[in-house]
Amino acid sequence: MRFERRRVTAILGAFRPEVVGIACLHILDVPATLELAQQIKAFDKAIFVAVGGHAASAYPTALDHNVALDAICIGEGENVMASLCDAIEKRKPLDDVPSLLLPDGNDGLRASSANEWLNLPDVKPPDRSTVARYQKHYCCLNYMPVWTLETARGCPHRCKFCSVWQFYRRTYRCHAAANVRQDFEAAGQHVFVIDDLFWADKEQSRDLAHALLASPERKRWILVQSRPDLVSESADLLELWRPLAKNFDIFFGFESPTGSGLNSLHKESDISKTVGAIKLARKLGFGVTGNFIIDPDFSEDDFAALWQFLDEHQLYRVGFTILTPLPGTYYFEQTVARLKVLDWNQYDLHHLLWTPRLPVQRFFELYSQTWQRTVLNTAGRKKWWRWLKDVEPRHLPRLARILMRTKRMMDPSAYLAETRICDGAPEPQATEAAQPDVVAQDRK
Ligand code: B12
Ligand code: SF4
Repeated sequence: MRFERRRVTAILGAFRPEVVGIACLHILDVPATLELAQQIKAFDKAIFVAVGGHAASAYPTALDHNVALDAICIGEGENVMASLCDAIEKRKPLDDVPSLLLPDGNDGLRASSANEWLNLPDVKPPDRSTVARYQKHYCCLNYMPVWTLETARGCPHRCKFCSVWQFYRRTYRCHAAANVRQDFEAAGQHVFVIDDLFWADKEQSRDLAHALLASPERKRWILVQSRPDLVSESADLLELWRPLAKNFDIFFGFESPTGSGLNSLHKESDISKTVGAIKLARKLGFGVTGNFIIDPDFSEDDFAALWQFLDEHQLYRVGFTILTPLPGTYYFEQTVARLKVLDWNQYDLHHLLWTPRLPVQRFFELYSQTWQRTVLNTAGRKKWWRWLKDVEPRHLPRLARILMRTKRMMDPSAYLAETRICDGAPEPQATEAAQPDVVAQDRK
């Protein structure tokens, strides 16, 4: 629906579905999800509306009590959606469909039977033809269009701000190499591998690289996401994977330029690993990109330390997100009393949800100046005319539009205009309860 020009009612009228599934990936998507569900019910209340996806699963509370929803699906959807359609078609009880939250008739929800983790090697590659008509809209700055591809699911770490490990309960599973190869060949020239922790299973990653190298398919650009400590210890895998694309970028979860910053985010790594990973990746011909987290508790000195680190390691293709307790995480539960904003539109990691240590205006001045140090500043590090040679002439208008939009990230007044916290209001104390030790139970 992000790219569809037709209204949802036109699609429903043409297709006449009995069931509609909505993917609610980000908590940001909640308002649009609910609006869409209501439009579907208004069109025909007999249509069964099911919502699933990462955010819906992590925090179903954001969706419950909504009469337009017939079911919320928790976790992986491949088997759930199939069983749900089957049950609806055969008029079977929905309580036998795994992993659903169903209205209990008393304004609450009841859970259906439990779901097992999927055996990923049994999961077939996605049918890309169903979304091919929207493909041209997907892009990642100068790479357009972009195809997403999955080789593994989950992460065994437990960074404080992240909802991935909680969703997958710290499991890590890989797809069958033959299936990934088939999907890799079906994807286009620019591939964003959406795995959260690439190269985590050394043996399976080696097998997969060999399977892909045996294919004649090579890409113009591949982007993978990983942790600095893992990359710093995976030189052999990096070398093996490098020939698969002309340009190969690694998106690192850098998070902080200091050891104390990494500790406060429960990153369980150290700065020497970050520096080692940057050096290794560059030595082996990978592009280095990634993200740092800006804590609302940052002082002027914290911003200065970050800028120094960026300059020292020439990190200009990076992003900066404001520390955000994502609903469904332990961190959210620990900080909810302190949160001054529960409007999900503000949970895009670019808004303040509680009063920062610095005055709000100063915080956003420094945050904007941090963004100005990146290649997105067409008046700074990478002049606009240097961007031109990165895209085909037919894509120039689109790139210009994207770069224009990023200007807002470098303008303090754009942030201030959207800030909902009120400076000076009494600050409820956060209850920094310990993160439960879920190691033993979640590894099961
Ligand atoms: C790809 C991705 C993106 C892409 C999205 C492209 C797209 N629209 O397809 C891009 C790069 C644009 C993106 C942007 C952002 N992202 Co993002 N993204 C991801 C990532 C890495 C993978 C998602 C994915 O495709 N997974 C693979 C599919 C197969 O899994 P899935 O989506 O979970 O779907 C399965 C089930 O959930 C279920 N299911 C899904 N839908 C439905 C529907 C029904 C009916 C049923 C039955 C089942 C079902 O079945 C599927 C198969 O098992 C996730 C991390 C993650 N592991 O989820 C982060 C993640 C979702 N993103 C996150 C964030 C924070 C963001 C940004 C805010 C970051 C930022 N500041 O820029 C932006 C927000 C963008 C926006 N404005 O909407 C957070 C979300 C946290 C939250 N709870 O809100 C995540 C979890 C990362 C993290 N480390 O915490 N993201
Ligand atoms: S390593 Fe990455 S995916 Fe894993 S918990 Fe940390 S931020 Fe999330």
